[in-house]
Order: sequence, then structure tokens, then C-alpha cells
Amino acid sequence: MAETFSIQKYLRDLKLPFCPGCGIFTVMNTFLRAVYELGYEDLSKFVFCSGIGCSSWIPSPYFVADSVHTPHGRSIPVATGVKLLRPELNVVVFGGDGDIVGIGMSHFIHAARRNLGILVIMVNNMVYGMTGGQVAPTTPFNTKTTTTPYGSFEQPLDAARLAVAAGACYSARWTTAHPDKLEESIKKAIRMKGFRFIEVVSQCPTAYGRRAGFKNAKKMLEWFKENAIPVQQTEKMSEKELERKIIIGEFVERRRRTIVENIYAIIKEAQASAGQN
Ligand SMILES: Cc1ncc(C[n+]2csc(CCOP(=O)(O)OP(=O)(O)O)c2C)c(N)n1
Ligand code: SF4
Ligand SMILES: [Mg+2]
Repeated sequence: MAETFSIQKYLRDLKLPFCPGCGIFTVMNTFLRAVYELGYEDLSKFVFCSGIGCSSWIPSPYFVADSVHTPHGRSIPVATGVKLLRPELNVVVFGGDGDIVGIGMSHFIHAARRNLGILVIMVNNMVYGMTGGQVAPTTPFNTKTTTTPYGSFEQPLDAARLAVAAGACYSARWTTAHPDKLEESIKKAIRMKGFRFIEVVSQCPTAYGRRAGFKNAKKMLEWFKENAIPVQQTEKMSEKELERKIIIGEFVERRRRTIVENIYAIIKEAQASAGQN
């Protein structure tokens, strides 16, 4: 392993497209640091899939790696094909909240149900960032966005808990104000098998923060720190006390047979029985 972590060796020499203060920088840096600390000198054992949106620009074309940029919301179906054909590779999906649990919601649920052996890292900036800040399924209640100028009137989706209910082997939520926890979580998730999901609540000062009443990225990070509650502490809290809080931590960690294990076992059985006939 090289002496010290340098993000540059995992990145192509291209200018990143993110706004100053965007939380995506933290997610990108933390992921690559985790990869480095696990001893990967390069990304040759990884394939990345992403859809459309600011967060979907994390791997492609910036990582020195094989990556696929798919249509909006379709990164998980493409990742499914990659994992079935090349089960030995680490298949990682990056996407935004709109991409993964908006337009791509059904793929997310079915991949968790099938226990597809991929890691999905969802940057939850609580809005459709790249298209200018429209309300998303993850936008907190009563928040001003471009499409809800008087405040959003729907309750937000709890993606990390949805992953648990759908069958994920690992599900966790952190924020960009908790990079150390996030890094440990990414390291654990890369080592595990099965469907793994990490939600990162992240600041989008440009399309979300300004309208939602935050002066700048720093104010958003302060909000994350002040309102993040470890999941273990929430058991005795009422719904009212949990309003507008960000529940962080690990929601599940378990082992289930993966779809790849099941399919390859069936292929072996079918070949054996064909040989007998
Ligand atoms: C089929 C389709 N519908 C809509 C769009 C327009 N579109 C592009 S990105 C995006 C939302 C992105 O939001 P999110 O996934 O949360 O990513 P962010 O930019 O917030 O990181 C939308 C609606 C599209 N590209 N394709
Ligand atoms: S619009 Fe928001 S999410 Fe997109 S790069 Fe800018 S700050 Fe980041
Ligand atoms: Mg988003």
C-alpha cells in the first residue's frame, strides 16, 4: 500500500463539475479513502454504475475505472447484468435520491429483495439537484423548493429502512458531517456480500440550501450535526421528538444467500442432471 492516501491516483485528470461546498466532494473523497485503506492500489476490481444527476457524476468519467453511465434511474438494472456476468467484481452504484428512490425505486426494492450482491451509495441531498431543485421523495416536510414555494406537503421517504424491509444485508445512514463513520461503513460494506445500501445525507447549497433557508454549506453541515440522532437513541423517542431529525447509524447487518449464489447453484445442478440423462 502506498505511504499516504492520495485521491489523485484514483481520479482522471479532469475538472470536477460540482459546485463549491457541495457534499458530493466528501462522499467521493471518503469512498476513495475507504478503498485505499482496504488495500486497493487501483480500481481494477471494481465496476461502477450510475444514472443521471449531480451525484451520478461521482464515478463516471472521473474514476480511473470501468464505469457505466445509464439513463436516469436505471443504474441498478445495469449493475444487475454486470454482477451476474462477473460475480467476482465489486459492483458499486452511485446515485442521487431522485435517481435511486424516485424514478429508480422499483429497481432498488427488487435488487434488495433478490439480495443482489452490489453496494448502492445514495447521496441524499433531499432534492433534484441537477435540474434546479425540484421537490423529491426525500424532501423534508414543509420545505421550500422550486416546485413547492409554500413548503412541501408530503412526508419524506425513509430509504435506509425501506432497504431493510426489502431484504438488504446491510443498510446504514450517515451525513457528510460524519465522514469517519461513513468511511468505516463503506469499508464494512465493501467487504460484505449481498445487497448493501448506504444513504448519505448531503448538502446541496445551490439547489436546496438557499431556498430551504440555509445561508451556506457550513450552515447545512451544522444542521446535520445538531439534528443527527444515533438509531440506538431513538427507541424511546416519540414521533414528535423525531420530527425533522436525521436518524443515523446501521439499520441492519445480516447474511442471506445472494441471487448470484442461487443462480450458479441451479446452473451446476442443471448441468449435473443433464450429464446424467
Ligand atoms: C427519464 C428522465 N426523466 C427526467 C430526467 C431529468 N432529470 C435529470 S437529473 C434529474 C434528477 C436528479 O436528482 P437526483 O437523482 O436526486 O440527483 P442530484 O442531482 O440531486 O444529485 C432529473 C429529474 C432525465 N434525465 N431522464
Ligand atoms: S447543484 Fe447541488 S448537488 Fe449539484 S453540484 Fe451543485 S451543490 Fe452539488
Ligand atoms: Mg438529489
